[in-house]
Amino acid sequence: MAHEELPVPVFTVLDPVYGHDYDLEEVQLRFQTLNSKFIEIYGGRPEIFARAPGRVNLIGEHIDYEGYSVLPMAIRQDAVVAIRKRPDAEKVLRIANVKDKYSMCTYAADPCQEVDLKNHKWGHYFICGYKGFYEYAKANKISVGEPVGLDVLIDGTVPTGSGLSSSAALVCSSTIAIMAVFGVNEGIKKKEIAQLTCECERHIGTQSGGMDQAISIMAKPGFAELIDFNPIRASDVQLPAGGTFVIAHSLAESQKAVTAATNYNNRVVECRLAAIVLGIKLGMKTKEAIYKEFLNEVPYTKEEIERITEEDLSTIFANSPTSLDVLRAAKHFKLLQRACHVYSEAKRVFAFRDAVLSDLSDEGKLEKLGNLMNDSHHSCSVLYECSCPELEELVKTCKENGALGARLTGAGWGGCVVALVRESSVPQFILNLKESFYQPRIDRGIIDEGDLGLYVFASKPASGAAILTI
Ligand code: NG1
Repeated sequence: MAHEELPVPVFTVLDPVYGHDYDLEEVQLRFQTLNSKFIEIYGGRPEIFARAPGRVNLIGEHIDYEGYSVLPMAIRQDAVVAIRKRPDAEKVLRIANVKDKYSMCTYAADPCQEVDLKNHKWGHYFICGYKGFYEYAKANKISVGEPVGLDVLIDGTVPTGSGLSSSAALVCSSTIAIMAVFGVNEGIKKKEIAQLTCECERHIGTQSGGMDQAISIMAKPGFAELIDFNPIRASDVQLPAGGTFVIAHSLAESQKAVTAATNYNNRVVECRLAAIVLGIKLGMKTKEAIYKEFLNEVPYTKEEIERITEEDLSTIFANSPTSLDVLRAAKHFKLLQRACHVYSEAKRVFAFRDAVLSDLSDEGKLEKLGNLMNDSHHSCSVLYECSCPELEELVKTCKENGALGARLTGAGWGGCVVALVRESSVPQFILNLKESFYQPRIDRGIIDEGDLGLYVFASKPASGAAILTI
């Protein structure tokens, strides 16, 4: 049966999830600590654990929300949720975190509550999963009874604001934890959960595409995945031998939910507008490459677009409050530049997959992949304008130190770079990055030297989401 048709696996031991490239003792200790902390806070054991990984996107940036395929892989860093139904009748959701900097968030056990977007809290991501679960249950006539109180403790190791999708790891692990604690997980296919968790995350106010949730739910150890949308599907991509992906943090935090109106959602709206304008000019005929003829290089004003659409933009986006926020915040719209990025990036994803499948030597494949990653970064930086000075400096440093290719990964505007490096030179490469990029920042007190391993590390394709009854 195709992978995406199966339910999220349930394991009674940690090995199938963490058996690859992990220090199992360390992982066991992590779960023991989570368990004892849970007992300390709530006075009883969790019923279930659920985990979902972060991801690094190898290629295909800012095109998932346009429905184009992307090519990410899961990373070992993840979010683990420990959960139980409250033993008393109190209808409250208590969401605690093992890290002291995240104080406990408390919500009513009300699936219809609105997420308070003006007052951003880390616990909102759990509520995204909670709301989404009830919406799904209602739409699919799954009986889950009256809402009950839940005790929850979370441990996340995906660095936040890093472009490695800590948010999707949290939303996905929360959603499957809720499914499992209500005993309905066995009947739901991974592809449905991937779709549902993508919709869940939109409750946080970003018009999220679906890549992060899809890979977090459907990843397999040892493979990157080509993710297609409409319908969601994952095809294994075996990366060529001899190359390793190194992830390095630019140390600029990208606060996607907070800056949505000017950054992430702005680009979503610009892409929609480019598609609308092209649709009108082409009489709805979709012929690629013609976009250069029909879109202007000079940024459009709202009025210019409205002359083409013969409709107010606020009417077009009337059903999307977060898009209306974008319209209020935007000075102009760069439709040609955004469209050029999207179409060229969509092609690069397939060129990447084709290079992997080609009969080139491994060395030849790695070179080709590296070049595609460099082109992708250039397009993100120049056409899509989602880079920042720290990312530019880090990409340049990676290339100067022998990376075959390097690019920003994830939404950008901060966060991480992914670099393709020859396996044999990884330790030296990391050392060189430390000297040229991180040491000056350690000297300035931006990070502690002892934490360097959290900010720059090599990554192999890790496993996808799982439920654990240990
Ligand atoms: P990150 O980097 O995790 O914030 C975001 C979106 C993706 C995708 C990328 C850009 C969410 C949860 N994730 O990822 O869907 O659009 O940006 O390619 O919004």
